Amino acid sequence: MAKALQALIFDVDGTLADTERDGHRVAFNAAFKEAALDWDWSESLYGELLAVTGGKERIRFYLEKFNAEFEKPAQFDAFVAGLHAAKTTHFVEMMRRGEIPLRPGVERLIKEARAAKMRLAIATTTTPANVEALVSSTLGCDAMQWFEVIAAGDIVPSKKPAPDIYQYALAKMGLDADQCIAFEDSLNGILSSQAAGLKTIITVNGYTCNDDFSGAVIVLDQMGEPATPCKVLKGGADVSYLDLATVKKLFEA
Ligand code: XBP
Ligand code: MG
Repeated sequence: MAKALQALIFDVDGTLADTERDGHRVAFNAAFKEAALDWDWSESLYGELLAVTGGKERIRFYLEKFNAEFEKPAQFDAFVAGLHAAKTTHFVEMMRRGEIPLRPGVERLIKEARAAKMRLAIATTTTPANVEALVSSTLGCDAMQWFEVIAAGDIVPSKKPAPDIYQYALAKMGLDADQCIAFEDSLNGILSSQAAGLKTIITVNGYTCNDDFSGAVIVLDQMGEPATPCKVLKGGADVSYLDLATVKKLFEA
């Protein structure tokens, strides 16, 4: 017999909030400027850089693929780590100022799930401080405790698309993949969640709307609200917004 749904596991960037273009990208550029580097990641370049998850990994990828003539300093690892730490400071400040809201339907679904005693977790490649800043500035300062596991950043050696971060969250919760559902927005995200064996609901954003989401339970433009419904981009179900009953139905289908 199929197991009942026990937990919702959320990606952060792109899924809870549209953080990439106006959040992470802007914070990277601020850190570059501060370090007197003339690097400027445009919106379209950033779309290409998103092929690699993780900020430190993304900086290295940029230098390999798009700025190979840059002369690397002797202490290159420390240089990347320093740039990334500065970027995190900028990003955290932006989140604290409330610059990026949650996506439509996210707060409603999380609060409904919590009221129904559904278990909640986060699985993301982003730095833990970023998750804390976004979650507490949007959902309130006690909201980090709503999630029994915050699996984030360098806690696992291999970031998405590797399954490690989801496997880590499942192990911490003591749950099997067939008792949980993941919420993702990107190809690297669904590759990670599916490799961990999780059914996955996709809400796309501007950077990911052309990604290949074969195997997703459903692909939506957003979670939607009763008054502002979502669009179903792929998948048979007739969904106007994601509530817990709909998530359970999609999980069981
Ligand atoms: C998110 C990311 C992150 C952020 C930057 O991917 O790729 O790297 O862009 O975060 P996902 P850090 O949503 O699939 O988890 O700079 O803190 O690494
Ligand atoms: Mg994401």
